[in-house]
Amino acid sequence: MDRLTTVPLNVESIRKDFPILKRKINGHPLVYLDSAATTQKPKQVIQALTGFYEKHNSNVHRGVHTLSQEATELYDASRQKVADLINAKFEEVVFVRNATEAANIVLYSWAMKNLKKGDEIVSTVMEHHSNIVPWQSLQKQGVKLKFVDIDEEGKLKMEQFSELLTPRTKLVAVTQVSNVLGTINPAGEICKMAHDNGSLVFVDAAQSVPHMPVDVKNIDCDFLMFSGHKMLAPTGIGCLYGKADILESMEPFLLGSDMIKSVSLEEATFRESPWKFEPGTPNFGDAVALGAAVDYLQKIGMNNIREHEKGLAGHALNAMQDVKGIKIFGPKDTDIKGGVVSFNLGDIHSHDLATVLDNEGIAIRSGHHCAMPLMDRLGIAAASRASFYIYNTKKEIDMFINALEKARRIFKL
Ligand code: 7TS
Repeated sequence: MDRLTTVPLNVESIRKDFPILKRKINGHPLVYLDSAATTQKPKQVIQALTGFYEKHNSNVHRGVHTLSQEATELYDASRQKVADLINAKFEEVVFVRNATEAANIVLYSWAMKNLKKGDEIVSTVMEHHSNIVPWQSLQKQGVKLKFVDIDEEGKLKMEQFSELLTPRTKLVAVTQVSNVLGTINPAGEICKMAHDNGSLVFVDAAQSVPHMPVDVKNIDCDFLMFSGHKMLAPTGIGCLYGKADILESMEPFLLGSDMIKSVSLEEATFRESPWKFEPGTPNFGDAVALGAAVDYLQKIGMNNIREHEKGLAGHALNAMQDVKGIKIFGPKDTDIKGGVVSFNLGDIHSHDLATVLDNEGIAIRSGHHCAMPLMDRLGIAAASRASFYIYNTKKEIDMFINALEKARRIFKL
């Protein structure tokens, strides 16, 4: 299919796949607007998980018996599905627990070895803590961190980015989509500028891979991370992508068990990527379920998912602008915004607002969203956030807007 041709999602049919959406919360139907924190799971994924344990469970990469071979085949097949989703090679996809663990592998196995006193990392003020805190730890070995600011609209100041790149910049660590502002950053352009400068790029794709087509070869990033639980899969499984030659050049960070090639009492040699980064018995059950999640998303089509969320974000932004006293953070242009709208309503604390909405059955996120530096930059302590996914409807957004109006009345705004 032409990449630009999209078809609308059959949301009614999709919703039937998600058992939790039948739940009532405080006497109301659940309106789940917190998918940026974690998504709900369709029965296809739940069944893949239980089906694995009912029919195929056995440890991978170590047995010759039938079950072990089946488990290994399913585990490998899931890795290939993830690789196909992001246009990577099999050996470039390392299974980890979550995005945060992926960043830490790059920290311990690449950055700590390759960065020296005086080297620099360029990141941005809109990063999730998982893409700041690991790099901060390099400061004790003399590495300097620099941050690209945002403009009034919540977009990265690209001119400033260009100015911050110096011959000392060894790494650029940037999110593809902000979990607070929803800003879609020009990841490809950032990689091009960084590479022209001789710097590697680490892309945080926790909020992009679940929501839009992501092609690592096209972006040309060196590393990329994301979490399965934000894309219909269970918790405890995520991915680190790394370019094959870079992963091959890296020493493993955790040692022991399945990642070795041979061991004597004196020394060990390690297997190649991805296995050398997956020590011990891996989380193959959840990886198999992640494969089912990828199948589910691919069947709908990542372009179609992006268009659906764009429509929801546009609908929400239009309606929210009419709510008196609201302040919306991030771009209003849906071409550069994912399905995330953060805001504050008058001086109502986001936790209070989230509680009022919860009474109506509506789940939104409140707090600092693990982006405290961004909160500081915006001059706020916290924000509310509605985030959308394949199972959300414009009707649900209207219910959310009505609940905001109710909150205004309760708090006498
Ligand atoms: N990067 C981004 C952009 C994120 O949004 C998150 C999680 C992470 C990294 C970390 O992912 P984890 O799976 O390792 O925890 N973001 C959120 C959020 O916005 N609300 O709850 C978790």
